[in-house]
Amino acid sequence: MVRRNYAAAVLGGLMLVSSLAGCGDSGSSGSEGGDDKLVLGFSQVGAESGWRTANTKSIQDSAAAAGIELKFSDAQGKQENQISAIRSFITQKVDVIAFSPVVTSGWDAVLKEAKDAGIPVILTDRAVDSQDTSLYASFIGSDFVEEGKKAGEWLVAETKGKTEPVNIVELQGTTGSAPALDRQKGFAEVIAANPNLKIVKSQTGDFKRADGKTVMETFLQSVPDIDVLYAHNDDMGLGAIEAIEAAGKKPGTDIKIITVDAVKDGMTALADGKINFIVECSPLLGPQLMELAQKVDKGETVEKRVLTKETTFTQEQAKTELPNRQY
Ligand code: GYE
Repeated sequence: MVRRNYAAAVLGGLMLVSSLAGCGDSGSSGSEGGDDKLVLGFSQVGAESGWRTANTKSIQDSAAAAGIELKFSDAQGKQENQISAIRSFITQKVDVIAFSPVVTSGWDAVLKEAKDAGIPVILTDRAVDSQDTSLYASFIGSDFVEEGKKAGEWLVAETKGKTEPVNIVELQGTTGSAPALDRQKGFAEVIAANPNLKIVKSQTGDFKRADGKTVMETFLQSVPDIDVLYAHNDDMGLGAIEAIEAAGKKPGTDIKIITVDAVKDGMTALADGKINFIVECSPLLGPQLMELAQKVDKGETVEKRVLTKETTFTQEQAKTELPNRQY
């Protein structure tokens, strides 16, 4: 509710300025451009994966299509860069701030600064662990625990009836990030009922292809009989495939591979039989984010949590879907 008041205050200021200044005059709600375009400050995590590249494009394209002035800032994977970007958006008096928090914790102070400045904040794709949910207007993105569960359910079905040990290695996403924490949790919860399914190694590959490869190399050296790889995103899985092939093993056959995202490169490897199952996570959040930004700017009520719809893909389904894949 508090945030609606803030949004209303921003709107009040906007209406007052525009009625005094008239259309096309400068000074409206801090916009540098001088017109009454909504100004959205967006702090992106970085460019760590195919998912992230598609997400950035979706946000840039849909801002342009919605006539929103986008101030885009790339944090290069560092929380301190995101905090500075948010502070700079506050100083510039943007109308709405959105960001994809690299990690879950440590946001309260800067979110409070935005709140005190009367600027509504929308979280996109990743959650924060702030107890005070009035610090942000809405959170749009996937249910990562659910994604982890879907990955686990596939493996449980795949190994049904087997009692011999199944050695699983896990490539985690960025340490402390919502998708890494939740994808790990959902997967572990589902496989827990089957004591023969064991995670024997679990390490971060930072959602990057190169790190997926190097960490998989060390897994292959220390565990001679890996049955399954669960990678928290396609890119790490694709890096791991290179390591598996270099070790003379067949990805998808000798080692079963489950990943998350379903970007084109991942789907291609799935259709080629090198990955066995992909849980989709859509990066195309731009259109909904722009809609939300326009609504909070006008002081309209918005859903506190906007969930992204997504599916899963088997190898056969990937072959059918691949030609239509947008990212
Ligand atoms: O799965 C991964 C990216 O936060 C959902 O971040 C996103 C994740 C995505 O780097 O590829």
